[in-house]
Amino acid sequence: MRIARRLVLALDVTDARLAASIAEATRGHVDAVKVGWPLVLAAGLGIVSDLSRHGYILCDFKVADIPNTNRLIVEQAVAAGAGGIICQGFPGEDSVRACVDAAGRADVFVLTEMSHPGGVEFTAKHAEDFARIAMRAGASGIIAPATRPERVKALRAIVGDLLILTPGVGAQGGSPAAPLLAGADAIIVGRAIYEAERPAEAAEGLAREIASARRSA
Ligand code: NUP
Repeated sequence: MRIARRLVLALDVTDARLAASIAEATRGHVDAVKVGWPLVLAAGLGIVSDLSRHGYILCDFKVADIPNTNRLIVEQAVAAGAGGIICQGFPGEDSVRACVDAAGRADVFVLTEMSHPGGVEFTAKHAEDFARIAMRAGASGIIAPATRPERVKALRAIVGDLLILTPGVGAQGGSPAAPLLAGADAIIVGRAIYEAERPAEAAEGLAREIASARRSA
């Protein structure tokens, strides 16, 4: 994934036409569009192919199975046009490695600590381990919580120059600037963009906040 704008759109709408129009309207402001189960279950995997004609698609499938099943899932996502895939770290290094091997030139991002309040119950306790697994397995990056910038900083110390993408900005209470100042490469934003009356303007507003975070860094 090429990071320039430091913003990834989480496109969690369940209507294919709406998804396409929001993706098109915000294209100039984002580095990637993250597509997850809500949209793929509603519209089919073809939506990944359609959207991938216009830019980088990150499939948030939170792949979490035995190595062989992970491989089969990642192969399908990549064949559909995914530029990257998000997997879980808890099934272990062999399962993450299977994702990386199957991904070929596509990126694999390992989820570490989740951004919602429940993320501290279990994922926070093992986030450092998941980050180390990402390093050892040859992943491109990790997902870390924008809602807890101090955790982004701690995880950055482990992953070196791997990419760190951080969801939790806006609807979950995180600020756009804090995770970037803590070492994230980009923020992932869903509802604050796709539920806005004018998604393109919302994305533009975030781009301005990102730019001012960069200036104060
Ligand atoms: O820890 C995580 N938190 C999180 O919100 C890992 C994720 N993959 N996500 C995803 O990021 C979540 O599923 C959603 O697609 C997006 C955040 O959306 P929003 O809270 O900005 O609407």
